[in-house]
Amino acid sequence: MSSLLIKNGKICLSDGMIEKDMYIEDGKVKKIGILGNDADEVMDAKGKLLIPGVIDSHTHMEFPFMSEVTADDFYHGTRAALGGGVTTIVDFITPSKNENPMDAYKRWRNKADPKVVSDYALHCILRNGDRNTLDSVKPLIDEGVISFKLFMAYKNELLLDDESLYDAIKEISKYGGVTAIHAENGAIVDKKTEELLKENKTEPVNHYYSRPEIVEIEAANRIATIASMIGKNVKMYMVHTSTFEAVDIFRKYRERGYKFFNETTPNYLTYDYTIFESKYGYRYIMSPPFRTEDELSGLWGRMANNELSIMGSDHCVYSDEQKKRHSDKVPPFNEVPNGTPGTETILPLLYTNGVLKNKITMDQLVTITSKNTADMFGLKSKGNLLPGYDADIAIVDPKKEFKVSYEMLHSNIKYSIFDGMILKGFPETTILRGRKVFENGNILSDAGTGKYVRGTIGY
Ligand code: DUC
Ligand code: ZN
Ligand code: ZN
Repeated sequence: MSSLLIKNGKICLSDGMIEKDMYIEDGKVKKIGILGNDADEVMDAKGKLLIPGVIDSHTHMEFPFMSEVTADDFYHGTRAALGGGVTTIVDFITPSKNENPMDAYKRWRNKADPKVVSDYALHCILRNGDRNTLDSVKPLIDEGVISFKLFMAYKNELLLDDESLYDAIKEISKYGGVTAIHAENGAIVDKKTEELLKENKTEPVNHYYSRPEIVEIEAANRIATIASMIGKNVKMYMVHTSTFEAVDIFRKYRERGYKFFNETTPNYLTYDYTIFESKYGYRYIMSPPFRTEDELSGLWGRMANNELSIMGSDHCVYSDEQKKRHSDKVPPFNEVPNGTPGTETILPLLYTNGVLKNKITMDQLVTITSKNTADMFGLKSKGNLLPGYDADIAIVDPKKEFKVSYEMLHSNIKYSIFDGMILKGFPETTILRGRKVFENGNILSDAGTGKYVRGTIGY
């Protein structure tokens, strides 16, 4: 039995902040109150925030995509997570073409288990709507994989047609699973890309012009229509929502009793599309792309109204060499691997640009970075700092400023898309199941000490 007592911290719950001591035993929060000094280790957290460890709902570690494998494997990627106060990630199992999803699950566990330093749960991408693929849904749910991502973009790779989307959603819903949807009209993206390339428009900003807002809005409308035809038992979760119109579409369905929810990324709340015109514009290419200033403030507004439920980073890291396809020149926009880093900066971006600028409250930050995520994916021991829950904590000195550089971050790349930004809200200490795993810039835990967390069918 090991115990830790954290004295005098401001414990951030989803419905308020309390200044009390926290006693942790065997990895769990045991007591909150005015407590003595009786523990194996006593820490003073006067003036510090105790934030529930962030659950990053959306990461791609060791992800084979666009002929590259992402630079963050499960070791580097989960180190980055801990450095940002993220104690659990939810990664996407990505079966290769024709691979059975159950085999891919085993492969993902074999890759992740020996390397992870944070805890992790899994979603699974379904590349097909055929019987063979759909028969894996139930066995995966039995293994704790309760959410399945379907794509409406990336033709010949991941895109499912409307009939396959219908069949897959129906099967997932039969067992109470969550359908995660990448909502972009892939066929029109391909048409637009062709036209732009014909006109010799190859610079990174054309990534945005090839995937305008309407491409996402149409897909959000279409998937909501398809899902509503299946029934109100469908749990639809739109990942990386980049337009406020898509949030509004889902809200309208929610008002009619549908369980439709939106995730967004802090990156969409930080940059608009003009960043693609900057010197390193290619590094920012991700899909959906960054949007207009109007969209960006619309997303903040929806968060303030509790209409955006979950924050995931879509952490999908490529080195500069990979982004440039191992050449000296920046390739045409459609050849740059899609993805940006994000897990380590969820908390500081939301704290600095959201809470400190009064766009969202601390309660809302806590709700969308941990509580809602744990509820959505049935991670029962996570997402709260009340007695009985895992003691997963980001301890933040709210006054401390950091100048972001890739050197202070933990991803396996030599740049940061937030270089030079001054942010508050990085953790001083990260605690995972009662153990200090990150302190003052140093990761303290070894590969393989993170645990697989099973999702359970909930709400
Ligand atoms: N978008 C990205 O930017 N990267 C990975 C896959 C995706 O949908
Ligand atoms: Zn996606
Ligand atoms: Zn993604």
